[in-house]
Amino acid sequence: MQRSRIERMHDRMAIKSFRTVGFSLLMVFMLAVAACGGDDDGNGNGNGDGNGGSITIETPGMSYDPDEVTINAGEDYEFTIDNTDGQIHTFTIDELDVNIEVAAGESDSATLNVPDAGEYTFYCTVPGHRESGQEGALIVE
Ligand SMILES: [Cu+2]
Repeated sequence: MQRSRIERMHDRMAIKSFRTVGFSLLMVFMLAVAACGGDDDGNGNGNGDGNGGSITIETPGMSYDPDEVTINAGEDYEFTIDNTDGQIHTFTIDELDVNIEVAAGESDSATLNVPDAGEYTFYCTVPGHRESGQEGALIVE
């Protein structure tokens, strides 16, 4: 009896860690940026079940990493902007009415669902940043 309880706890822990990878990339990235061995880091295509997954974009300076992201039209994606820089940055897409402002050293997330395929430009609205090259492409297929 005690044994099965322990086994159940193991199962729950395993499930919880999968959920952590899937739904809370932010925590994973903050706690284990280098050590994270997850198989789904959310930088690519969706998993095809209607939920596109998670995408994390870092702002290490006057840039985005990655600076090109491809998603599927009509699917939900959780975008996390991880500002690893020492100053404020934004993740802004005018056509989609997206404007995520992230303080230095912080992260913020938003769910994005783009109905129409196309190429959209994301950029930082802080004066001088876009001019210094802080922009990228969101490709919706
Ligand atoms: Cu910026």
